[in-house]
Amino acid sequence: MSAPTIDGRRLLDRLNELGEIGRETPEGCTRLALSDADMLARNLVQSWLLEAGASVHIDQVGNIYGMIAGANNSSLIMTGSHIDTVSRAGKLDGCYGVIAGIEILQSMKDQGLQPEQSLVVAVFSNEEGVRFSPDLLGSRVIAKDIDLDDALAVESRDGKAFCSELKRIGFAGEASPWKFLPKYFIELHIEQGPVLEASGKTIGIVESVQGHSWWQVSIGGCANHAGTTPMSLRKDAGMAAMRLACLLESLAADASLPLVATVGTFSLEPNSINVVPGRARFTVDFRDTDNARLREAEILLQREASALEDQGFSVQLQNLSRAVSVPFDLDLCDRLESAAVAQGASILRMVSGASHDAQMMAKVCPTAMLFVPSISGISHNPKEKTLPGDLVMGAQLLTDVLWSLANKH
Ligand code: HGY
Ligand code: MN
Ligand code: MN
Repeated sequence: MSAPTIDGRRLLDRLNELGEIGRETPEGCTRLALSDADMLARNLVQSWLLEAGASVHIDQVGNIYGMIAGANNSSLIMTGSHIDTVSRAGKLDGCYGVIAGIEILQSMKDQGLQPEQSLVVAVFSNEEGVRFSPDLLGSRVIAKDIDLDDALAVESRDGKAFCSELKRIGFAGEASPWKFLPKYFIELHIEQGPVLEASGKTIGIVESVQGHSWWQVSIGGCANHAGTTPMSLRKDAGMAAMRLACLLESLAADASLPLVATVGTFSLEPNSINVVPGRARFTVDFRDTDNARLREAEILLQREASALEDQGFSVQLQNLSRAVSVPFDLDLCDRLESAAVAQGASILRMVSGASHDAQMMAKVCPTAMLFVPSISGISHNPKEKTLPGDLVMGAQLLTDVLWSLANKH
């Protein structure tokens, strides 16, 4: 039996429809985890899973699963991604992998096809980690990278507990996070970077994901009068934070190393034009393919923090997230490559610069990822775009591979 043929138009229309939820005209869409917008998106995706004839299950950390039972149902193949976003996001990050998975189930139903093994589409909770840290929370629980109770107790930036927000939006499920342990997991995603487009290839076969480490830095100085306080007598928390942020950026600026560092949030107190800041808070996002170098960056941050304390500042460092660099299953990568070549795609074996739920699922079963190119490498930005033909081709490739795995004898 050959794989179902997906309906590319329906795929693209659904990506647009989902992308309208949480839209902040004209600045992209914002669907932070467990927000009202995330709730609306979850309800819509759940309705599409039901329309595709899937049985829908919600687990205790809010992961959503749509399952089509296989004829012999002895094992299951899983695909999936996330639908929560960063602030002012585009329409494709995460959503593409989820909508493509649903399209596979819908196409099987439309064409009267049932696989040998069960197929499951997963929608993982809080992949982005913008409102609740750590990121990848739903897949971390499955991978036992964090205890379920600890995940449910995580408090958001706005002071809400994960478990109470799950209840509030109606996604505090009863199913065990370990109800659907797959034989294989494949995630389809946009690259979110410039590599594929620059290579001229159309499909990325992702062999590994780089590691990341997130930190909240809080520096206490002494609020004081901007006019009367001589520079030599200041404990300016703002300047101390800016110098440290620039030092971290210069550490990563060494182009010979893959290390990247981002200060994505920055706030001063009391945040008044004529007051020397008494407190500064900022976050750092380190990424590197090499776990030892990632650890060196963390140690440098800790060393700079204690140097500030020697100068009379108070410094608190809080690790918000850490995920080591993860290799994917090379046999599965080879399988993806041959399916892509058979489909006439040009392929590039590559590393993912972005993190994904697949890096947690790789602890559970043989896992790999497929990328399609991001135009100008832009992502986490309303301008995030991929050619429609590439989106459809990637989804059909995922269909072909999942179908062959689900009917493998
Ligand atoms: O931050 C990331 O790499 C992903 O988008 N969550
Ligand atoms: Mn993202
Ligand atoms: Mn993503």
